[in-house]
Amino acid sequence: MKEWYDAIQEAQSVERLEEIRISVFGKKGVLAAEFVKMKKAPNEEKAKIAKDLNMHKSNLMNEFTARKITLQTQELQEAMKAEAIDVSLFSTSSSSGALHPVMETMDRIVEYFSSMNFAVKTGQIVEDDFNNFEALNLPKYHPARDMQDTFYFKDEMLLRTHTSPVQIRTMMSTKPPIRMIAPGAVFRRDYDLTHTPMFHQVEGLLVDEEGKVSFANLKYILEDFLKYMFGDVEVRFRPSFFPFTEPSAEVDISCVFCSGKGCRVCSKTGWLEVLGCGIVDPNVFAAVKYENVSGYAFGLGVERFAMLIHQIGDLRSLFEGDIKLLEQFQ
Ligand code: 2NM
Repeated sequence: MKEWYDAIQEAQSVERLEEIRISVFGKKGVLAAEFVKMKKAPNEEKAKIAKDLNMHKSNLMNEFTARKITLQTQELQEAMKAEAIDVSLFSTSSSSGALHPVMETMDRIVEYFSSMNFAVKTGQIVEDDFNNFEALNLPKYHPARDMQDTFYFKDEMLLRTHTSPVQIRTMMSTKPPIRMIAPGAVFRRDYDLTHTPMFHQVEGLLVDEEGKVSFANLKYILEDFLKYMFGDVEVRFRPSFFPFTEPSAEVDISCVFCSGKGCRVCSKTGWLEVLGCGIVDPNVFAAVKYENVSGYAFGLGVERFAMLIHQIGDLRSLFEGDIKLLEQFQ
């Protein structure tokens, strides 16, 4: 019998244990065979043999049950270990999203002006005639107010055509000095190679006491900003006109594609227009009831910056959501 006790102890699987159970307790098993043999033993020995056999049967059954529980527990734990998923492990392949090139560019612009202590204000997209036009010295007959260019709602409400209403609202609600930028989406009825009905601007405004703000201040910060954005480029200011600034200028950088030699992108001029700016017109200050102040302002299109930085040819491709294009800007 000892060998069967050993066999139970040595069994390494529930499957093996089952084989042993059949060999020991089965109809044709060792115990059954021993009971058959017992019948041939002399009568006076039968009781002792039967008692012995029953003791072994009971002990073997206890051993068997204990071993079965041990093996089942072990097997369950091994199975759980094998099937467990370690959620802390890195995946073999992973792809993650990224900022849209326009937003990445806007963040960089905001980063520069934040570092120069300009507050960041966002305002509202649905605006009224006063904040979008009237206060900015845009008279009623000005072409920029034409139905062609502006998305109108009823009651003189509209989608802002620039972020300047943010500056107007800030001046209406805050005393000077002001040092702010307004980044955000703007809307115009326009759609071709270089225009989309929605695009992004960053405009800036600085206001301080009369005589404290000069065109030289404006030139300095914009030159520094453009070198931060485009690296080692030439910067030039050309006289221009905006209703809200006087004097006004447009700002060019030397072409980032041909280094100023002249190419298709810069129409052989060697220069790329990137900004508008000027000294805030007194009519604007009058509209917001500011007195004895001076200030400068500027504005730029973020998509144009993104296109020049990433060498994108068609503005519309920025808004098509084509994953093949966007994947290039991870
Ligand atoms: C530009 C160019 C020049 C501008 C002016 C103002 C305000 F509100 F202060 F009058 N905000 N932005 C401005 C000036 C914007 O964009 C090409």
